[in-house]
Amino acid sequence: MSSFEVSTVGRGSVVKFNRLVKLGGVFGAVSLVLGTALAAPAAAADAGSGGARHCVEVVQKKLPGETASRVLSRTCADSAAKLVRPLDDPLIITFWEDAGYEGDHVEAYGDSGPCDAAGYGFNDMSDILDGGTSSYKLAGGCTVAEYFSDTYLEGSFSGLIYGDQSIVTGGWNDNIGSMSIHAG
Ligand SMILES: [Ca+2]
Repeated sequence: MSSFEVSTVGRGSVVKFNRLVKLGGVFGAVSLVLGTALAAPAAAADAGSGGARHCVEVVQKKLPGETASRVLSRTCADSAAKLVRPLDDPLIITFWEDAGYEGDHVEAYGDSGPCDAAGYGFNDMSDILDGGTSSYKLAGGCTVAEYFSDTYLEGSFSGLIYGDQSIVTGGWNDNIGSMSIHAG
């Protein structure tokens, strides 16, 4: 399941714990248990990876009249080696948080097959990487990208950007609002 659902469950648990603390009035004992329970998973997630996040997204091709692809699934791990990748869907693009294909990364796979002239779209790049996209590699028949300053492929437009980008230039570094990729 997606990390979003996992984190929602986590928040729900914290709320319940807080209510228990208020109802029970045993602040010391319950807080101690709660503190231990919350600290353990955080330490495990950071171990050996520097806390980096790596994710796999499976996306649908843009439907007629839609600006962006629907995200069918998103799973994340604290290291690239732990990621589970789809067997049947082609890789279409890999985004990195840092220049030079470094740092946290997200691999996007196309549920609808390789890129064609319509291609795939990402309607809110802030959902892709917290630190903003600074480099990317195209794959799966996708050869050209278009950046937009706003979400849903609106705002100012980059023009056609061909090929992999080891650093996103032209003022777009960490600053792409939404993005379309397709066959050139
Ligand atoms: Ca960045």
